[in-house]
Amino acid sequence: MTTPHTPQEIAALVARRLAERTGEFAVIGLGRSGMAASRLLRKAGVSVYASDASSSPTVRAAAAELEREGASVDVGLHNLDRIAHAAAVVVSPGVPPEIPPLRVARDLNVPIVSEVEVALRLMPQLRYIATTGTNGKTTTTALVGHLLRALGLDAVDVGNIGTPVSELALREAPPAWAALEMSSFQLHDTPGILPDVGVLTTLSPDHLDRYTGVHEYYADKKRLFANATVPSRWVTTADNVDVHELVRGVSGHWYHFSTIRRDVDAWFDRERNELHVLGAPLMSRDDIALAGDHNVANVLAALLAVMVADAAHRTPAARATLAKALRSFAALAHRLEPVSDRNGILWLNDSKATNVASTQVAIVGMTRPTVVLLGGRHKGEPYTALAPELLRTARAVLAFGEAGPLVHQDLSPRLDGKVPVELIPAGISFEDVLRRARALAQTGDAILLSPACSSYDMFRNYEERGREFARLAGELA
Ligand code: UMA
Repeated sequence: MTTPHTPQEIAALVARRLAERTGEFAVIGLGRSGMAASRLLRKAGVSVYASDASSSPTVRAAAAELEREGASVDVGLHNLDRIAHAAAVVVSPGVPPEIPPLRVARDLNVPIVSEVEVALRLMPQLRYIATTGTNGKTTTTALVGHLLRALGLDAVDVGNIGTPVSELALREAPPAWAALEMSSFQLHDTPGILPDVGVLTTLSPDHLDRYTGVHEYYADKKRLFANATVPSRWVTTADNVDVHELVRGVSGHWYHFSTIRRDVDAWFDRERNELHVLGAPLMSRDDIALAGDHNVANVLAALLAVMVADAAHRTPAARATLAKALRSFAALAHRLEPVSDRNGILWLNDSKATNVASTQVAIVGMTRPTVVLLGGRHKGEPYTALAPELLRTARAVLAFGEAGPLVHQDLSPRLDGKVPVELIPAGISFEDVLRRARALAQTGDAILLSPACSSYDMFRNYEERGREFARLAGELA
């Protein structure tokens, strides 16, 4: 047998082994992705060896459930010998690529794929709009799903946004359409991805704790286009040089959106305060309840993606339906979400801002003096880029969590005493960080949690951090 190298060869090999139920599939990681993939493989009659390095009560409970479904499971270890002999490895996106089981699989040419790849192979009829990008991808995905449903289609939001694609495939009747959010980690191992429309929102450095450099991160983003052909349809921003460079030479029909330029397929007419899509005005900016130009860009991206996906989605009646649907779209949780507005202080939960570019967007949009909470687990980028906007709007910066000393070191000299940067000592609780923020805030101020870091030093995920912020805001307000 020849060794599979290209994405197409890996996808074809895994598809064949799935169809023929050849050998055992080794699932690594039993979080949401691994659980859904294992259950789906079992449902398809495939042998499963699932393992998780953790032996937490949650993982143990997951293991017990899978054993009942006929999988063989290890908790607290990965059996390298078994993985070496697997027909394929299904890896969860959060599992670092350099761990021994993945090294072994790579050395022995065992194909490694994501749960997304498995699910897409088992749902060949699914139509999907796949969105990636450093920032804006979750909101754009949610908008795409909302718009597809408004058009009367049976559509579900899946992928990095929260629900593994394999969960769709497990349903009695899988939906016709999916709005699929793809992280770079998922794209890395989804060689067969071929969306009805693919969207790339923005690019800027992120996840430098996992990648050796930004080029490697961008290379994973580029995998969205791995199976591009002349009829493919792609939607990208015209406002980002890195995006422009990355997609140069990729086959397909290209549709561009911009909040700066007019010579593109979807654009923002600032004078008239209107969104223009595919040659005509579609709606007023005032009818969209999402703050900031970045959200105008997200809306333009989602509109273009949905409208070019099918001719029936851009008739005059469909355009009116889409405009009406956008009026009812509210901001997503943890994305600049107001969680309390009492005693003259607005508390904003932007816990989803886990990189510097995302926090930058939040600070740019602040119109009140703001106490800014920065910190968590460091992801490799410097925080210095935030200084100019902090000087404009911040009342104070609280540097907390593992990254606190780095945030302090990067920003303190640049803010030069004009904006105080307080380093919260290690071991101080999140509640006490918020108490300090409350003490510093004055009437008319905002308290903004937009940490530019991941949450894993103190929380299970950014959602838990955001929920805790919202709960404490309610108490401390
Ligand atoms: N594990 C091992 N061995 C290891 C390392 C980890 O077994 O060496 C195990 C862990 O013990 C754990 C499991 O792997 O049990 C965790 O897997 P996971 O982190 O991939 O978590 P899932 O629950 O499967 O969630 C994943 C995505 N998580 C990540 O990419 C980190 C979720 O995105 C996604 O919603 C979900 O699949 C469904 O598709 C979250 C995320 O933070 C929201 N994404 C990042 C982001 O948006 O920036 C990329």
